Amino acid sequence: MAMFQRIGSVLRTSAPARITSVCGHHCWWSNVEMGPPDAILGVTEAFKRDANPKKMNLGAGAYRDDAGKPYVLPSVRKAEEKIVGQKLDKEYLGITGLPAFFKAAADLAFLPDSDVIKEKRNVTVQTISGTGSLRVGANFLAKYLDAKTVWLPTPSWGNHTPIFKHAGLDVKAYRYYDSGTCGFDSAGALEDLSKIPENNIVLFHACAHNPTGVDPSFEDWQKMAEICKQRNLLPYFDMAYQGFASGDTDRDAKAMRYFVSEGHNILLSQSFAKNMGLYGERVGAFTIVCADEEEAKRVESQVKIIIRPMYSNPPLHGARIASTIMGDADLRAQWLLEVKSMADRIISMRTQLANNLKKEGSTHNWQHITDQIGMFCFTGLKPEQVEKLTNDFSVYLTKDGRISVAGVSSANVEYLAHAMHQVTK
Ligand code: PGU
Repeated sequence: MAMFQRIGSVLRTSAPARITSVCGHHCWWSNVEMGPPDAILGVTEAFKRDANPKKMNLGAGAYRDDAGKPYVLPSVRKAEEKIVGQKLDKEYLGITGLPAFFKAAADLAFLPDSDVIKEKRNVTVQTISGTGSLRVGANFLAKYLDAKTVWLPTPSWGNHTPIFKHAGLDVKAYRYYDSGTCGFDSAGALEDLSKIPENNIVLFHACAHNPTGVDPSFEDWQKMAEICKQRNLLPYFDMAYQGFASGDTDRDAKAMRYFVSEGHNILLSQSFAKNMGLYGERVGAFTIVCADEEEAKRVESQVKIIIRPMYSNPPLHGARIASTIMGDADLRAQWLLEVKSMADRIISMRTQLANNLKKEGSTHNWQHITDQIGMFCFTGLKPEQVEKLTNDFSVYLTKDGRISVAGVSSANVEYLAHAMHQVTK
């Protein structure tokens, strides 16, 4: 019989059994359960395992050219050549990152002659892409805001909930998407927002809402800004697709800038993954708009204290690329044309997909494919149809029926339409 002894309040066997694997190694983690694959990145993993030459990866939002290949923007290539030619050192950046980069990122978001920039009311720091930016924001909110609840649109990007929860915040939901109309649930959203307790945080997708591709109209944005004012809510904008929705970085920032012009001291997370195609370089920025320069200085000192134990300081190379592009008039103009061409190719793929579904003989209403904007199309396919699409046609997408239109090309759009028709007829 095993001998037991109390150590503190824990009951332990006096000689704990040493658990070993079949090959004799100590099993420290026998209590660790197998976790599920990631809802989005797990799709790429499954795609890679498939041997079907016709396979399509429409899971993660990553732009492909019309030959279906990853696309490095020519402006990025040119910036890289310039950087390599300068033979720069590889010293650590400061905690807040590369100044030329985070200044250019703030200017891109707010415009250089905006009140926020002129009055130096923004704290903007370089972050590890959009995800890292959201995480810095979440940790700052958890530490400094009394209300610990973030309200997300339903649905939202799958990583929003864990990012905020891991930082210790509560996550709740407001209505956003109307599956009946495949559009924005204006009445539902406005009603829910007007009931949120004061001082809570509300997350908005600045443009090209992920996963639905449905954005509120400007009138709806105005109403939401007004409700946030009445209810004293703190708006947090996630802007992962500036330029990607319409092809115009100013147009895509319009809603966010409107909130700021209405006096909202917002939080902002920016990503350069999509609009510069810098996915793996992890280039992003986090901003807190403050009441004045003095508040901004205090807030910045605390943002640094949050970042330092997380990753010390951000990586150099991607920030150099982005700041070289934004800081050179010719490269910047070229980049903006390239953003527009990516947005246009996606828009043309939407039209071709809808046309091909018609050609296949589908009688469903696919209007939403062309109405929605940005990288994604929220198809309305049911989970069992998604499963069939993957199992029978090797078309990979997330279970909620979202397809990354950026992964569709002239060569495979007919195949996709055929497969979608087969699983929906
Ligand atoms: N915010 C939103 C709304 C996003 O869609 C994404 C990326 C991010 C932030 C973060 O992107 P970063 O790469 O960290 O800058 N969403 C894509 C990419 C894959 C993923 O889930 O990370 C997607 O497919 O939803």
